[in-house]
Amino acid sequence: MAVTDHVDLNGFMEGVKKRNPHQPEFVQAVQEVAEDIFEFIQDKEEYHAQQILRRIAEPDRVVSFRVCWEDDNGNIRVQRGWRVQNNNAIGPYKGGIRFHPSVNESVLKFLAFEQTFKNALTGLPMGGGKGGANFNPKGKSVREIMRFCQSFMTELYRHIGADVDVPAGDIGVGAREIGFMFGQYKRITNHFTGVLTGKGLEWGGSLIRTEATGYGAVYFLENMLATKGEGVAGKTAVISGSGNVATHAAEKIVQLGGKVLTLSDSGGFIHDPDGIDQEKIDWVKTHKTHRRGRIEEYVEAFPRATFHPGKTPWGVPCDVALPCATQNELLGEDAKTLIANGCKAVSEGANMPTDLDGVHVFKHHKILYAPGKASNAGGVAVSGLEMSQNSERRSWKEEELQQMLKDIMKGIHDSCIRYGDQGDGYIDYVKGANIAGFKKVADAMLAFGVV
Ligand code: NDP
Ligand code: 2IT
Repeated sequence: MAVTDHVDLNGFMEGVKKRNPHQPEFVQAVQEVAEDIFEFIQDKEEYHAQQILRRIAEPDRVVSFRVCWEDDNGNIRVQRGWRVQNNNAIGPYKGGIRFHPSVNESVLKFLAFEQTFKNALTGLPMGGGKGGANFNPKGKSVREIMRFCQSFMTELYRHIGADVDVPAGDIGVGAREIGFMFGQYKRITNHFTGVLTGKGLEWGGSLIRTEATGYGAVYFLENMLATKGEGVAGKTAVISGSGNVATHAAEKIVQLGGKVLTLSDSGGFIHDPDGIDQEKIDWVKTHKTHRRGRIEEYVEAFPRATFHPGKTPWGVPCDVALPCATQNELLGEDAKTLIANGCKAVSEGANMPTDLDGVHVFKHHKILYAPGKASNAGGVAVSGLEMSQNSERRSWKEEELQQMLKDIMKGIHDSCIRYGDQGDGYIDYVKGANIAGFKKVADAMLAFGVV
């Protein structure tokens, strides 16, 4: 085959920026992947000739729609909803739904792009998608949330299906919201299918789905530490966030004998020098998830702790760090501070919590650093297992699922080593995850020809 002309990394990124103006999060996610993929495909002409990365970085489709709902005072409210179906080369689109005022097309495109690689890494047959709305659940009554979810699904239902696209939860969307959306899907279509994951146990949900993302991020951390002959026991951990992922990551750290020093929310972080044990984690779960409270109230319940308004927790000295709140919450300077304070390992529970400068700092210092697409894949992996159980019309036992989650996280770690081992004792997990995820999707795309 004749060698075709192809652009270099800079030329490629110029094109991405030009085609996606005002979408900084999406451009950032593509850049982080492209930095490794260009090196990998240097001598692989077919990936160039078939424009594979260019095609993965162009969503199959972006559906945008109006979501009208009536608040408790009778006012008509109008929100914007989306579903980004990025790539279904290896299975139906799969990925969460986010309800947060910061949601826009750029954020959802970055998340759907990341999800494509993450889902490939799990080894399960799932493509990448993501959806959401710029709806703020904070301060809303349960009835308002229900009406919003129903209205959102009244449009979304026509774009999804158990073999088409299977949404789940993300920021602002937990079991309650999945229930309202599943109820509306069933009401409209009359189909009881595995069209959503993260369902309640009585109506097709899977055991350990709730815990899976946070637990999985700690299993990945354990795998990384094991390469240095170390474990979580006795280590201090700094965690951001106080939602589903953060509280379950904290729980697993405590179960494995580590000490959790911090949690946070959008108002700031709390530092508890005594350690946030299981009883305190349970308090946070009830307070944040069920009462929709603020993390600053932790210091009233546990007065030896301090609250630091408007700040992220990365200045607190620790052995390991788990960013579990949101994108770009850990910047280059924070990465330097963590390393200066002796942090040995970072396992991302959130999606793209570290900005590009931070990623480069971690890589430069060769610390154990796992990008979210590898370390937070436990959630979507158990979603994939929920889909299998729904297809079989069975529920698997907790022990089986716990073991499968551990095995999948170990499998992802092995894939990262396969493509990220630099031969000098350093494993570049970003590179390993990007290449392993890319290769699987790319090879499937090659089989389909130009579509
Ligand atoms: P939750 O809604 O349960 O919790 C989100 C947490 O992050 C809250 O503490 C919230 O604080 C905080 N947060 C959200 N936005 C911001 C912000 N802009 N600045 C500071 N803090 C913020 O969400 P999850 O725990 O499910 O999700 C957390 C992260 O993990 C996200 O990046 C998500 O994409 C990722 N993830 C989630 C998975 C899942 O299974 N749920 C799977 C894989 C990744 P506040 O209450 O103040 O808003
Ligand atoms: O970012 C993620 O992987 C999720 N929010 C979970 C997606 C899923 O389909 O379970």
